[in-house]
Amino acid sequence: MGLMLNGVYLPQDPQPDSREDGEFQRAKSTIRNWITRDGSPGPTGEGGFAAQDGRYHLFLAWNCPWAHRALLTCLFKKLENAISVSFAAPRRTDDGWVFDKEGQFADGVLGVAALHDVYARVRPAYTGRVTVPVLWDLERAVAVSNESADIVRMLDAAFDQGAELFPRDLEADIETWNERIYRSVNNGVYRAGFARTQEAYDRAVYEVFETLDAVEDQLGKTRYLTGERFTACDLRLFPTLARFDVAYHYAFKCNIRRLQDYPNLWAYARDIYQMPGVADTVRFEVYKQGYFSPSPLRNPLGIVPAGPLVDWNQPHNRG
Ligand SMILES: N[C@@H](CCC(=O)N[C@@H](CS)C(=O)NCC(=O)O)C(=O)O
Repeated sequence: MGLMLNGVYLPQDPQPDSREDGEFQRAKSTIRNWITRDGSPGPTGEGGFAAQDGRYHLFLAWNCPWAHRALLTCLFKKLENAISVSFAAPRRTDDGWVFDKEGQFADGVLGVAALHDVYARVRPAYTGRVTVPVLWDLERAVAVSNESADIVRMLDAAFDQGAELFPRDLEADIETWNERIYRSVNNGVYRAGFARTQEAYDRAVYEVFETLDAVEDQLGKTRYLTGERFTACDLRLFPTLARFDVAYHYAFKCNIRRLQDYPNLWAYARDIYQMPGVADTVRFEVYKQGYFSPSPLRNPLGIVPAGPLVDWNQPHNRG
């Protein structure tokens, strides 16, 4: 992974994201403004970003689970016509995320060649990671946010249409699941896959499966995590589940169990996958290309495995 240092993109990160004990540490997101109904400032950053159809754009990548959450939010909030999206090419390059000149991985908005050009437009002397998703304001030509958790929450609160992802009566329960799922599962698989020591890997991998076991238990009692309604914590969990057997199980050594070994969790994942529009947000082959792309530490030859064959369309028998 690369890093931008004073506005210059370096293909090799001089300060890899790991602590002295070998534990992977995700860098904090740095662009933290909020779209709000009337443009008043949100919990962080500055104001001036009012909710308006056609004003905002999302830079995404199919293989990124954090970007997937932003895309799913647009689907469940029925924002497909209000917020435009573009996808970086799934391959990792010395330039980080890049765009093609034309075709499905072109950036039709700014016409940039790489995502770091987008960051440089916001902050010419930017230092930090160059990550998707990025929420962009087409009117002011500035970035609103590069933190997916904020993006999910702000789109839910600022736009009226579509599902309510944080129903008020379930908010505390959603937060509890969100925190646990973020640490142990969404980021947990990365902590396992990017660990630099056996101990750091062990800590992460057992935590992944402890939480999946707890989720399995919960899903034996309720259709979704907080009851009978699909909410933000289900949306948070799904992108990791979609990548689990094709990528994390093997590429990140999260192989104590497969998703398919959990009867409730696997049926729940299919239940969500089979909701209208969700399958269109999923690209299993791209996940494999992304997670098995050449990496000196994890996959030096860049060979992409053929399997596993997983049938996401079999009946889920829930609900
Ligand atoms: N905190 C960010 C994390 C996003 C993130 O780490 N995205 C990854 C792709 S899955 C990325 O773009 N990484 C590029 C890099 O770190 O160089 C969020 O949740 O929005």
